[in-house]
Amino acid sequence: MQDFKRTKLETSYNSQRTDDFSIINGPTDTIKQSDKKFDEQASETSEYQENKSSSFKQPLPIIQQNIEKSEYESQIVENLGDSYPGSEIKALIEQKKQRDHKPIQLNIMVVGQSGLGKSTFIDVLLKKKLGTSQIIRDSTLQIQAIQGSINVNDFTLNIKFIDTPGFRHQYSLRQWLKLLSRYIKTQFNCYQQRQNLQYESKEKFQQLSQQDLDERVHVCFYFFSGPRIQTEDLQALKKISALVNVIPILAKGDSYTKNEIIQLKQQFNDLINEYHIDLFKCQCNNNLNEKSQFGSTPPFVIISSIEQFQIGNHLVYGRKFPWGICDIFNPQHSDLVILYKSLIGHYCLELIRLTDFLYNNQIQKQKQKLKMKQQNLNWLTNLLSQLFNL
Ligand SMILES: Nc1nc2c(ncn2[C@@H]2O[C@H](COP(=O)(O)OP(=O)(O)OP(=O)(O)O)[C@@H](O)[C@H]2O)c(=O)[nH]1
Ligand SMILES: [Mg+2]
Repeated sequence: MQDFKRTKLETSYNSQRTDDFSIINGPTDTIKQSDKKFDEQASETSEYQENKSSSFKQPLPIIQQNIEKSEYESQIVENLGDSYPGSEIKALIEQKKQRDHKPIQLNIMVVGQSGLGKSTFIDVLLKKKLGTSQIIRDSTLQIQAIQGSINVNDFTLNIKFIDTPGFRHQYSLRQWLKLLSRYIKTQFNCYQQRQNLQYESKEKFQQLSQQDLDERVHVCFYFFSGPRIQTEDLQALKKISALVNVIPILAKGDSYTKNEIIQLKQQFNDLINEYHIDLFKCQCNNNLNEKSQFGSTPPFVIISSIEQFQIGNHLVYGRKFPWGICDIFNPQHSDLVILYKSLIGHYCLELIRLTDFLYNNQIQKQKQKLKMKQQNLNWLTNLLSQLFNL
């Protein structure tokens, strides 16, 4: 209270002292006491009154006391009148933790020709990795989403699989691409609407900004097959990769020899470069110590199955052949584990980050389109009104 009555000059004097005292690195209480004592002594002398302005330029009588660390800390605790750190800091730390532990939402879409094992791929991952009960489906007729989640301590990863019908049987490539683009754009629009809605009022912002909902497609697994890379696949990849992140999958890996797989992967990558198809760059500074047995990744060679077989003491998901059983989670047999580990451990956040870019791109394009439409409409209105006046 005493400090508030000080004159401007005294305040600057005080602040000078505070600066100097910071050198002491001692307890605040000691500083205050010495400060007060100094003030009392000084105010008794007339020079102090007369030479206030010059006195703060003088070296200050710093009272240095050696205080044991524990004694110093206990004084602080006493002064705060609370435990240390205070309950308010604990509450802040807790809030920060909660924000940092916001669930991550990853939306994965699987696309490609009909019958390549897209739904089976989702089923097995849901069952094996996300503990969701298996969903048995026939050929997929419409787009459907299935949600699973991984919870470890305070951390939650929500994975939404978006299963789509394949092209060839029910849909021509053109119809199919239209269906997919419409879905992806609708998800962007839903996201945009909520983004806009949250800025309508403070209340909505508080409500919505914390939910961290995200329905955008973060990655699209494009399933293709051999024995050659088909033009339809290249056309589809070109179109889809302009809208979302794409990771290519060589499906039904059990249908090829190791050499065929290596050649197919090579052929695929050559064509992707030739046609400037912009797929997701699957780089990872990989400490998983796992490398594909089948040449470069991407594309990842995948075998899917929901059937389980006994191998020794283990039950494995696999496919049975007269010459043996392939274990789909064995890196010697397929890239499924490498894909899954890289996806979660390395690509996940980058995919979400890149989705922001693709989303903004799309929104800008839509705005531009709308502007052009409006300009054309204005031009037509002007023309009609001129004709009418004539
Ligand atoms: N050999 C082999 N067969 C597979 C594999 N994955 C799935 N299949 C089989 O292929 C058939 C079609 O599988 P689905 O998962 O329904 O294929 P899909 O791509 O979802 O098909 P649509 O929904 O029609 O587009 C089923 O009989 C599966 O058991 C695989 O990796 N290897
Ligand atoms: Mg399906």
